[in-house]
Amino acid sequence: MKFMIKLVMICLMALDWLTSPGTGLTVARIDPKIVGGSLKCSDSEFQCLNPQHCIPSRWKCDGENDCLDGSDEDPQLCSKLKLENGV
Ligand SMILES: [Ca+2]
Repeated sequence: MKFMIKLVMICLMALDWLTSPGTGLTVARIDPKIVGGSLKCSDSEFQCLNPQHCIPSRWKCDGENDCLDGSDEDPQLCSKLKLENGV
């Protein structure tokens, strides 16, 4: 089930990336989460770096790439998180 949810999320992220300015296919769209040019994720979300996108925090460092750039599985980020959680 989680895989299906992730698949849908990744498709949406890919679509978002394809239609974002600077990638060739420019489509005018306004993301309500983008305030002042920067993405604001909620406290329960993790922000992917490139493209900027919010994913649930529990997907961070779970061993699967959920950000298109894999920034949720960044070794530096995850080792820091493990230290904080005492794992
Ligand atoms: Ca992940």
